Amino acid sequence: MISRITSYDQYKTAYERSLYDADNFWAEVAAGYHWRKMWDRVHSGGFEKVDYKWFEGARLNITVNCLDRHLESFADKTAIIWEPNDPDEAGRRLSYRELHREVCKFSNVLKQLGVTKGDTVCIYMPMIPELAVAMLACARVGAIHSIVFGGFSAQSLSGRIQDAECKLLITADGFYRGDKAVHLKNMADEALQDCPSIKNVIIYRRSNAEISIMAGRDLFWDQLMASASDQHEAEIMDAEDPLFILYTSGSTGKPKGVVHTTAGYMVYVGYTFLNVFQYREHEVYWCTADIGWITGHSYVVYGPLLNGATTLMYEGIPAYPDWSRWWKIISKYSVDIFYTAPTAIRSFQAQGEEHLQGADLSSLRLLGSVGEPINEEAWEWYHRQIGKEHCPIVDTWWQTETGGILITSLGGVTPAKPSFATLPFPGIEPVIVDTNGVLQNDLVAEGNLCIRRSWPGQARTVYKDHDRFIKTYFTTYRGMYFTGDGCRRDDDGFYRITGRVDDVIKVSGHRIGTAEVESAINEHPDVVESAVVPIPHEIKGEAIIAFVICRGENEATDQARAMQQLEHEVIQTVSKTVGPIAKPEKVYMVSGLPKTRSGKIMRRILRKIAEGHPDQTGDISTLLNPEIVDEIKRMVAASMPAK
Ligand code: 7RM
Repeated sequence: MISRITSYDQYKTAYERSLYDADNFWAEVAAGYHWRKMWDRVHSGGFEKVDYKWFEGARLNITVNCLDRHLESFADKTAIIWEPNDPDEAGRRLSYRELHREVCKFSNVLKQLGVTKGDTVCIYMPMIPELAVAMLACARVGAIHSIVFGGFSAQSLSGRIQDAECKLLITADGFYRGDKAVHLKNMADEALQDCPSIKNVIIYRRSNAEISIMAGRDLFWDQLMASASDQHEAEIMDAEDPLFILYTSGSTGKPKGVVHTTAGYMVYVGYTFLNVFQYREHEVYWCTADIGWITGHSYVVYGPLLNGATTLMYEGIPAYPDWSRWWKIISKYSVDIFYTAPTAIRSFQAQGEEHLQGADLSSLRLLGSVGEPINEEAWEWYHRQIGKEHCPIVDTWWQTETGGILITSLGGVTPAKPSFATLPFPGIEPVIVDTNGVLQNDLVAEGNLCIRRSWPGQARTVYKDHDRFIKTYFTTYRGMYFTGDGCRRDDDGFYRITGRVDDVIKVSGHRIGTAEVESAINEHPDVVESAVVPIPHEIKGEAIIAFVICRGENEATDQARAMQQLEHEVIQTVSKTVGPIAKPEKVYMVSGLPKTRSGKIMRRILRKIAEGHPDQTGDISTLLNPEIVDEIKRMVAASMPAK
């Protein structure tokens, strides 16, 4: 059994001990799991050489901990509750026994197709139980899964498959998101045109849409499963063997393939799940994130299953068929713990309270928030309307790279405060630095958030590019992991995360890099150069604004229409290249972009103007082209609604 912290005092003791007696602290936590062989060393290495390791020498399989281990005591307990997109379609429940059986069978399918330890497998699927089965089966045979969110474009999928040199793609024919059909297999086919590493494609029939099949390459899930044995002995892995790759956007270049390894990730994610949500044996837990993001990996699948919890997966969107859907799901399954993103909370808030009428939310015990800063109004609304003022809220701050939650309250156990993530989880040593890397040691402080020591769930590298890993996270401030976030610490010592200080944008909680969007825009044949900045958005948290320089003059008579057409095309290009989630909210056609004498685009200036603060651009006299700033200011002002 994994251990639980049940009082504020206990948290304080655990936290202290996690720092001064770290190895013993983590050894005790780790003892709650199943190991084939125990570790030789709890922790070694560090941030100087970026060579940290956890539980070195240990041997295990994470799926034995997620599944086999629970069969003795509660094989018939529901592991996964699945709610389909269409409310009239029957849902599904998989017990631990059934999930174990499906995973064993699919592991044999993988084995039969020649997938072995260390191979990379891409998964591009809707939110259906088979997605969890596929990822767990990969982990069971020792293959590294790389899950690509179903909302990413064919081109994004292709880039990720190529980078990880995946051998197999697991996908579905298609599915419905609300009333919109998503043609996954068509997108996969398009992506696979330049993915020579892919030997086979496994297709799960979900929508029964007509799809094209490449003989010899494409295989059907149901046919493969029909003849597969349900007996499978898990491959025993080394503690530091990679478990998965997950691509995430940064400030520059293409998305990075962040690598998480087996033992440390398991120990950390299982332990945080239990303690942050204070999970109790018979509770139903629902995290609304898609498994294609880290929140889904850690807190839809691995964290809950490691604790023998019942985890709910919903295939659809919040407003389908209408805004009452989520509340109906909570009533239908008597959900106890509900974990979602501020952007969703604000959308519901904007709808008025009608959708809540008649919803029975009395089963709820605890609420969680993740993905972006939660503003006070949204926190209060969540607390009052959903939590009926009695459910604690955990505001959980973490990242793809951190594997699990780092700064949070423990639900109902440690204090909460609206818009504050509050205190570090045991083992986490946050520090605040100024832009020169000087530690801000006063209790009340503001600056950039770094973490001073490694924790078990930390990402180990960028797939096949350790130098990029070091450069991105460990060179800005020596000896520290730089999170990319800004933060404040108040007189209670509580942390409030204020948002990214780099060129990463969180649109509706989805992480998008400016560089990615810009390079997509630049693919349009009429575009010469572009710059993308975030602006605050009432619902989405942040929205993307693009400034674009286009080739040639348009017909003077019809310039406005030509511009509109071009704006539309630019937005479509982004949608096609990255995915619909990265679409700019607004595109400004400009004749130049503010640049320094060395040619660097001054996004900071564009951001101020786009945010509606043209008077805050600072000194622009040293720019290469200061005159462009006025042009841009006029253009943005003209398009803004009068105050
Ligand atoms: C889990 C996830 C990471 C970035 C991170 C922050 C922002 C996440 C919170 C938050 C304020 C929170 N992973 N972020 N959680 N900001 N409060 N509770 O979102 O890799 O996709 O994004 O998300 O900026 O750096 S992620």
